[in-house]
Amino acid sequence: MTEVIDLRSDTVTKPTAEMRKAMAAAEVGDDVYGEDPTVRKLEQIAAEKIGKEAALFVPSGTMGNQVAAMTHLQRGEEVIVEAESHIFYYEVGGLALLAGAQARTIPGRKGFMEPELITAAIRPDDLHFPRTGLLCLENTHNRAGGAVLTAEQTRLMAKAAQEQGIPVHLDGARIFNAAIALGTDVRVLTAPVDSVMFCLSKGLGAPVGSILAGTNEFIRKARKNRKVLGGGLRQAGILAAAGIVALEQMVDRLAEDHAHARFLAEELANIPGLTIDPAAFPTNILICSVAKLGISAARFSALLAQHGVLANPVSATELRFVTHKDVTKAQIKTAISIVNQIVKAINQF
Ligand code: TLP
Repeated sequence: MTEVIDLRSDTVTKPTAEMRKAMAAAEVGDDVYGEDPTVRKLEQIAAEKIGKEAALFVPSGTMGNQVAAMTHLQRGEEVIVEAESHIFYYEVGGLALLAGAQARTIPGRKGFMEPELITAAIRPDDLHFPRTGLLCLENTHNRAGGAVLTAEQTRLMAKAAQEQGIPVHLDGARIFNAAIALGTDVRVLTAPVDSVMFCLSKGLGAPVGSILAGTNEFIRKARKNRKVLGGGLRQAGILAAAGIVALEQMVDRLAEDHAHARFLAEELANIPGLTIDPAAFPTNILICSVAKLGISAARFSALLAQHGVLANPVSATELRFVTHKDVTKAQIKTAISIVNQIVKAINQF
């Protein structure tokens, strides 16, 4: 059987042996009653690590973002989002469906929205206009190829909203990747925002779960919104136990995923017919164009899959490769030689 090298996403990572041990041994209780000691412990550790007063364990990043939107926004308000952001692009229209909000997209460059554009998008008080109720940021930025926002960029964007009394939510699904890439404490990156969501799954390797963090008051309201979405879990300590291991043991090793991504990008850049600028991808997500080969990204992805390499198309001509703890350097080398083989075959026609 061909070995499968799964570069579709860091969401495919499996729990470590340590996680499974911690899950099996976890002390549990009914978390809807606030009685699960392991969930409580995770929420405390997470709040401390991310630099906010309180934290809430949620089943997924999507739920974390949507609970944040529901908690910050009133129905009929407008939320400013970057045009390619996950919360707008990949969350099934949840902003409209769940928060009852209208999304106002503004363009970004690698996830950074010019503060003047944010200011200009904020609605003045007028009978005709919705009220602007929230600004959302994303770090690292998924569709921008794992692009990193610095603390200063975050501060500048947040300030544009906050100086007009508008709160700021950060989709920090991969915020620890950003912190590792910048060599900074993650709290520096989250300090400017009012709420932040980050994932324990993805690069950190937990099987399930994300964290939403903010003030005590915000999290108290968010807990109720999590409940209405069906996210009030019972003996969730089984899952939270893996999250604790993720936070305590899996953050620093993200550097290895970044090094693997860099290596992969440099090798792909040497293959004629592929277009990728290795310097543009500082973390674990790469975007590579196959346009020059005259083949669609979907077709290229299907050819790769026939050889056991999985990578998702993200546009008509671009593929995304994501490195993570469950792909080794040797597997990356194998993936590169398979890509080479496929490109050579296409170039022969
Ligand atoms: N991203 C997934 C897909 O949904 C595209 C992936 O494979 O990258 N924010 C960001 C920035 C994300 O990248 C994701 C997941 C989420 C939120 C949602 O997290 P989950 O999958 O836990 O709901």
